[in-house]
Amino acid sequence: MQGELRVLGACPLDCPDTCSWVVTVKDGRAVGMRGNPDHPYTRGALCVKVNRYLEHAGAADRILYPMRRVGPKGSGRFERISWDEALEEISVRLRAIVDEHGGEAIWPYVGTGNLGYVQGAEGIAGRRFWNVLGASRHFLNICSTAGNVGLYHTNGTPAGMDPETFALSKLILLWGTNTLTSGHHLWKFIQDARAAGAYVVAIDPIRTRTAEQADQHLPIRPGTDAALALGLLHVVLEEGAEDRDYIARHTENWEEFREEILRHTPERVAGITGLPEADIRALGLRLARTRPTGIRATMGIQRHAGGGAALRALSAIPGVTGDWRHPGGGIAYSTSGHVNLNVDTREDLLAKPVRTLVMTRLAEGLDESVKCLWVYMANPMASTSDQNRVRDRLLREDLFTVVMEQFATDTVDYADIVLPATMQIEHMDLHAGYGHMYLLWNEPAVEPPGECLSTTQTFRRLARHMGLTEPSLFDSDLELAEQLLSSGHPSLNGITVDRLRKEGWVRLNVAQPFVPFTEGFPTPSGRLRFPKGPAYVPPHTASAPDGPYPLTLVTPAAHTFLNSTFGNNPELLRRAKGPRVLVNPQDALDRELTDGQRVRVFNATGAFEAEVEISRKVRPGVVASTKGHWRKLSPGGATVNAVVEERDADMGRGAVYHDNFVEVTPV
Ligand SMILES: Nc1nc2c(c(=O)[nH]1)N[C@H]1C(S)=C(S)[C@@H](COP(=O)(O)OP(=O)(O)OC[C@H]3O[C@@H](n4cnc5c(=O)[nH]c(N)nc54)[C@H](O)[C@@H]3O)O[C@H]1N2
Ligand SMILES: Nc1nc2c(c(=O)[nH]1)N[C@H]1C(S)=C(S)[C@@H](COP(=O)(O)OP(=O)(O)OC[C@H]3O[C@@H](n4cnc5c(=O)[nH]c(N)nc54)[C@H](O)[C@@H]3O)O[C@H]1N2
Ligand code: SF4
Ligand SMILES: [Mo]
Repeated sequence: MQGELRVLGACPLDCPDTCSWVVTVKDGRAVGMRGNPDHPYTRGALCVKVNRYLEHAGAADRILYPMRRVGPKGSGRFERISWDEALEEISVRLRAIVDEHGGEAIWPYVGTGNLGYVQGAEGIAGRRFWNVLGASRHFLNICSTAGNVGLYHTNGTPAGMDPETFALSKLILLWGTNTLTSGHHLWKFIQDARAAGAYVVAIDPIRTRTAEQADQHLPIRPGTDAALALGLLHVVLEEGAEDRDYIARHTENWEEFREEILRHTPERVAGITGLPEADIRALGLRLARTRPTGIRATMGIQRHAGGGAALRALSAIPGVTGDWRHPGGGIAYSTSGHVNLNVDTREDLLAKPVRTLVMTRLAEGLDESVKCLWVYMANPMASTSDQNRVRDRLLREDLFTVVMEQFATDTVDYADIVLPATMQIEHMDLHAGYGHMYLLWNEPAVEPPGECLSTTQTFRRLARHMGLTEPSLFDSDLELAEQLLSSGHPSLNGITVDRLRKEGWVRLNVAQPFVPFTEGFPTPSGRLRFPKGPAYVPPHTASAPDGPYPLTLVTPAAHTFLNSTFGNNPELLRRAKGPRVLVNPQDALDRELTDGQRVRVFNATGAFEAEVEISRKVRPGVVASTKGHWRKLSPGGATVNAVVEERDADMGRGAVYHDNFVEVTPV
């Protein structure tokens, strides 16, 4: 490659914005990367994290070669080996495991480090290979499943508003979402709405940077959002502002749900949510009088025992107000459900049905029946609940652990074999956003460094080395992309690989502005289903406030990391200022804590250390510490997930990262 060229790509990270980027390549080296100014959602900007992507890709601690463990498990000591040696050792071990214990003894543990449809989690890259071996299935439920199921109950799909239509909303509820940190491109559309007179309310137990910028912040008690939804609707009914025509024509179960709303007076809801009754009434009045109202909720709000019920209740609101009639009305959680790519993992290759292992139950699931853990696009030692128990399981001598990685993460330390993985500028992929309505193409910009291989190349080589003959295991990346686009769904009409490669991104074939559900809901009756039974399911932390661990810990997204990705980037690590825990002045006083002090945050499950920040940003009784730090880079060698219990939410077996009791004490 001579001279300078511009290569279009897409951000692969687990973020709703899936940005379009432009890489400048000079003499075969990537010398610049910026947000694509032509992309309607990216609008020329990346983010504080990905602005450092090229620096990260060229970092001295990139893993460049296959490695074999030489020290004891967990020591992180490895020797370099060749790809042939690695493939040979893996082949022998996998064959022996399949022969002796059956394919289900293999757990292919896929994370969200890459959301590509070819290389990453969205297409479950590698699954065809696992199906040939008969490996266990992996339920990727760590992020969004409780909310997905809650929304499904109401609307028949987790999909909802096109986030671009928030520009047309007159009332915007940022409900359990930290827009300016976890998907900031939406903010431009919110600013457009504001310029046209919209009012913006943030509902969050923490006064986040998003809450700071909103017109109003309601510091709700964690896990009580469904109750707030009912209280707001109570005021809507008092005002007679329900859309009776919409309810009659497009919904079901209204009479039962109406009774449930009437049981939730603002006074009662104030007691549950910890919000002043007057604030609930005032927001209820606004909701009653403002069309269209757009609700933005993302995944944070559902990391609770009642997380599914929360989304089920929130999504009932536009059914009562009739907001789905209008562009800018409704609820937006994820747009994934609007993406109708043909993900073909070839389930027919499985010789017999296999069990499913659950991602959020790694410690529990890693029992004697699992003989091989194969981790890719994931860093469970940092990201998954009950960290200490996960570590104990990873220390098992009879567990063969393979990790495909870019960096020597906490999880890599426990591997038997490490395989070097490409980064996004080095491989080809097809992406869709979960916070917008576009498909994006990622063209490789540079050659991989060292001996890094993409996910698909790794599995193709391994299949060949093992002598597997199933032809679909050897499909090229371009063939895989063509298969993905072949679903025949009208939203993909006219979208081809050639066009994507030429244009870089294409909007799905849907109207602009896109208003979903105008033709009815994807439920059996075609109607929105109001919740049956109790609409509010209390959080775990509503249960025993006077126990030995009286504080509720919330562990949200860090501004400078993407989950644990970038947790080793020196500059981003410096900006994060180490693990910190926000404590309300009242709670600090009760414990005689001083600002900046090193504290231990603990419960019966485990403990981590952090620097205390005494702040009114958290309500009394709530403490907060962000996710994403690495164990081995943290004081005390543990992170927030040492105190997060392995416990399920009410729906979809979702995780409960924001619903744990702790106590805080000086170190
Ligand atoms: N910078 C950055 N961006 C990210 C990520 C990251 O790690 N860093 N992670 C990415 C991923 S994987 C995801 S899934 C998304 C998640 O993005 P978000 O949905 O924004 O996830 P969180 O930060 O967990 O939670 C959002 C907000 O919800 C609040 N919250 C917690 N519990 C409750 C509750 O019970 N009720 C209400 N009303 N609010 C509550 C938290 O205080 C937090 O401010 O972001 C993605 N973007
Ligand atoms: N306490 C707490 N914990 C949480 C959360 C929370 O809110 N609070 N949120 C949860 C959520 S929403 C999520 S989605 C999970 C995410 O948890 P994980 O899925 O474990 O994601 P990451 O921690 O980002 O780790 C991803 C790893 O994949 C690697 N990677 C990236 N691209 C590739 C690739 O193409 N190939 C290979 N082989 N590797 C690649 C990166 O280097 C990185 O180490 O964390 C969860 N953990
Ligand atoms: S992490 Fe999100 S905001 Fe940052 S570049 Fe990627 S998609 Fe864009
Ligand atoms: Mo996530």
